[in-house]
Order: sequence, then structure tokens, then C-alpha cells
Amino acid sequence: MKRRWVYLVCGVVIIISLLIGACAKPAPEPTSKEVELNYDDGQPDNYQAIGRTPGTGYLVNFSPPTTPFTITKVRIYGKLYGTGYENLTFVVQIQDKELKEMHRESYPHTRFTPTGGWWELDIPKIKVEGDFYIHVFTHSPREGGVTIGYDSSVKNEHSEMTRDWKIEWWSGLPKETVNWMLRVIGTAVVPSE
Ligand SMILES: [Ca+2]
Repeated sequence: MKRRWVYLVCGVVIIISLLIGACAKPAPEPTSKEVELNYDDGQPDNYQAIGRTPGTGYLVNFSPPTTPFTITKVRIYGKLYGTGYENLTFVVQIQDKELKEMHRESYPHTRFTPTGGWWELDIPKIKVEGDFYIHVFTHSPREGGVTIGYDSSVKNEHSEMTRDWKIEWWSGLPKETVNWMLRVIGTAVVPSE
């Protein structure tokens, strides 16, 4: 008799456990969210052309909100100046935090216009696990080419210049006033709400 009660209680406990399990919500799946990383207010305060010497570029450091982060687009605010740029090209490079190259592609100067504005470049999904750099080499001679906009609304903490492929601020512009107008769009994995 006693054993029957034990079986009955055990059975009820098992059924209740199964019901609770069936009703419990599964853990939410993380989702992907598109994010834009930027340090400028969207309006250039001026432009700076940096010549055509190989290894001379504009460099901006970015920190993704979460990792892994997948870069899908780079946006550049620039414009054409002078003449003779029709057959020139510029290079956009993505580097990891140690400045090791992750991606490189060149584009014609004529992607920009003389009036200036944002130019958006599709990137073939580069996945980063931490800080990274966008490095732009315009290869623009004095006569004409691409010049990149910069914003002075906030103190620069992320923009650099390079010479001989090494970080070196060689412009006469005060570094703290120059945020190169380079932006990154990518997908970050975020927990569901
Ligand atoms: Ca501005």
C-alpha cells in the first residue's frame, strides 16, 4: 500500500516537471544589429590633401561595441580638387590593432565629385575581434585628386597620419582638431531583449 503511494507521488512529480519544462521559454537567441562607428558631426570643417607619396595615408582607429564585429561598409567624406585625376586611384585598407593588413582594395578617384560628400564602399564582410584601423591612401598629386574632410567639433582621440607606412603626425594642422571623416558600418551581435 505504502509503495503505491510512493509510485503515485513520484509520477505526479515527474508529470509536473515535464509540464514546467514544456512551458518554460527557451533562452533568447542573440541577434545582429547594424551599427555605424563615427567620431565626426557629419559636417566637414575643412579638407586636407596629403600628397601622393607611397605609404602616406589617413588612419583612424575604431573600437567595435561588441566582438566579433563584422565590417560591411566604409564611408569616406571627400571631394575632388584640381585637374588630371581621371586615371588616378586611391586605396582603402583595413588593418587589425597591430596594423596587420586584413583587407585592401583600390578605387578610381572619380568615385568622388568636386562638390564633396559621403562616399560609401561595400566591404566583403571582414570580421574583427577587437580594435582595428581604416587606412586611406589617396595618391593625390598637387595638380589634382581626392582630398578628405575633417571635423573639429570634438577633440581628436582616434585620427592619425602615416608616412612610410608608419604612424606619424606630419601635417601642420593641430592634431587635436582633426577627426578624419571616415566611418564604419558593421554588424554587432547583441543579446535579445
Ligand atoms: Ca563639423
